[in-house]
Amino acid sequence: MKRTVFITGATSGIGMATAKSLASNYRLILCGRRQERLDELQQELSQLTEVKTIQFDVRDKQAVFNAIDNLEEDWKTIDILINNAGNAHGLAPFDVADLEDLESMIDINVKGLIYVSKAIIPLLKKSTNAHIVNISSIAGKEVYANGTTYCASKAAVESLSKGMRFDLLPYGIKVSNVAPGAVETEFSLVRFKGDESLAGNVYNGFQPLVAEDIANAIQYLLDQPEHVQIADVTVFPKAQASGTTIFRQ
Ligand code: NDP
Ligand code: 8X3
Repeated sequence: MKRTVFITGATSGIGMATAKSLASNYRLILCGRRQERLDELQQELSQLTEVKTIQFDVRDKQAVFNAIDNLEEDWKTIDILINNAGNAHGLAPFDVADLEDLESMIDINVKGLIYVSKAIIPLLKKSTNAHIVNISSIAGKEVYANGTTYCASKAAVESLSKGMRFDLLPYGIKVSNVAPGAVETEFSLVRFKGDESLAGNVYNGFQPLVAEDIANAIQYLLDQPEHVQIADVTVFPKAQASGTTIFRQ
């Protein structure tokens, strides 16, 4: 029987690419806020596997717990959780950054990940080969100017990955942390509130990663033998050497 993967943020970018890459070998529970995208993805991937979609905002604690609680019994056999939903909101010095943007990043990237994990871990404990993959960022390992709270939110993800690894040891649940560098997705469009020119500039003069590159890394983590736990993976484009060091031509 196929194992079941629960992916947050499956309506775009890394989450969507991961759903597509895992569809041949896993059953999928796909989450996001944009129902029409979930419907399209379900239609496409149902040709390959069983697909369940659930819509919730990860900031809404009650909605997260209700959605998972209300899954049919057959969908409560979850083996893998991919905590991917997240975004940056704004790029500005901390003192002038919009407070709502800063709150959003903590609410989505940190608290949302905690809510989903707390709701799913009781189900993972019933699996014989469970695995959590948290999508952090190079921003979780290095702070850069104007990205203070996004970096802080991703540093929290790094700590959550490390801490979950300790605490879930008795249950045999693996925890992997994935820290991508620059990946061209809707990430910059969201960060710059739909400004395509500002978003496009982020990827000028070098070849960024695409979402499928991170999906490949996730696939690699999941493909390991049962006794192997890859703790941490950082993935850069060839032109990137640190959070802010990108060689542009
Ligand atoms: P996208 O903007 O393309 O995708 C973000 C996904 O998160 C969407 O599916 C979106 O779905 C979901 N999401 C955002 N907010 C919420 C919310 N409040 N509730 C539920 N779902 C939400 O970006 P990426 O694919 O690039 O980002 C995926 C992850 O990768 C993020 O955690 C990001 O921080 C991380 N990352 C990205 C990098 C990059 O350069 N792109 C680099 C390093 C890390 P919907 O809007 O439908 O709710
Ligand atoms: C996304 C990558 O460098 O824009 O996490 O923060 S970065």
